[in-house]
Amino acid sequence: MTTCLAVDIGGTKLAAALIEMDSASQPRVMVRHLAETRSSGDPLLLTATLAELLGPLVESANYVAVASTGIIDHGILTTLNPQNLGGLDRFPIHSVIAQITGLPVYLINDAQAAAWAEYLAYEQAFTDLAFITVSTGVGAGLVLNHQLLTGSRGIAGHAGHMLADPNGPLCGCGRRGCVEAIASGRAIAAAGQAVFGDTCSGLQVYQRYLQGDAQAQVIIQRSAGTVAELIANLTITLDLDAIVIGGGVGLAENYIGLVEQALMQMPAFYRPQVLPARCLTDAGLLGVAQWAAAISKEKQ
Ligand code: BMX
Ligand code: ZN
Repeated sequence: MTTCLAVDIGGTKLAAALIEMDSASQPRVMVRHLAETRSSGDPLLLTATLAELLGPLVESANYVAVASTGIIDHGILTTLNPQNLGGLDRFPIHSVIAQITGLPVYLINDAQAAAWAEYLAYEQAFTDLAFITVSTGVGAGLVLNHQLLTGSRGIAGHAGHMLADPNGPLCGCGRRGCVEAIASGRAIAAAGQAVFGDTCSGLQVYQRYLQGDAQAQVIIQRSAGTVAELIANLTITLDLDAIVIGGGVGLAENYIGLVEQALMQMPAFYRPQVLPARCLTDAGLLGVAQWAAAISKEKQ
């Protein structure tokens, strides 16, 4: 039995958990702590928050596994969309966490980790699967031929930055019209603010949509329609068996239904099975813990 200290660094929330892994690398979440990622644009503040969060859990752990929003390139957290992390960029995450914990550290992108968790949670039933999280940003991870694809620079799977509309809003990554700039929680909030006023949040837009507000409906349907186009593009490129959808927006009431409605307008080749995430908010934590367990075994 080994114990993994798993960490999930998201655009809005930080989570840490102690996860016991049995000899078959089956995870059991023992303790879970949460903090806000707010103001993480300041690297010292993020370091201090991580130290506070991880400090009390370190003693019981054998290794640390970190799933983080952003591109994890050779131990450096590089943001593709710095707006999602309060402007933070090029954060030396590997060395910061190694210093805090004194333990071996394994790192991947959050959506890559969640893709692995969902692939395992669906009992490895799909040879080729994509996971899409519609949350602060739009993240994605690919499991192809039963292998998680991370890429030599950690970029693989960043499908939230594929083109959705050449005349769409400017994305925080610098490109115009990315899926993320139209479909994400931040994009929904921005579209909502233009209609309902400056203080409108993404959640409020969603609540208005559920209450039948016509303008909110346009915003949410545009988000879901854009995700459906992304699913179609990935499916026709990669011959996917299934797409798993997660994230705060992705799992909101009726969102997957809207995505499916938009997909039904397309020819059959573009439509994989669309499934809800099984691991819910623990996907990043579980996925990175299980991926790190497999990697560390390979190294032995
Ligand atoms: C962004 C990008 C991805 C991430 C995705 C979802 C940054 C900081 N993040 O596209 O790496 O996977 O958001 O992230 O550039 P979340 O924070 O919404 O879960
Ligand atoms: Zn982008």
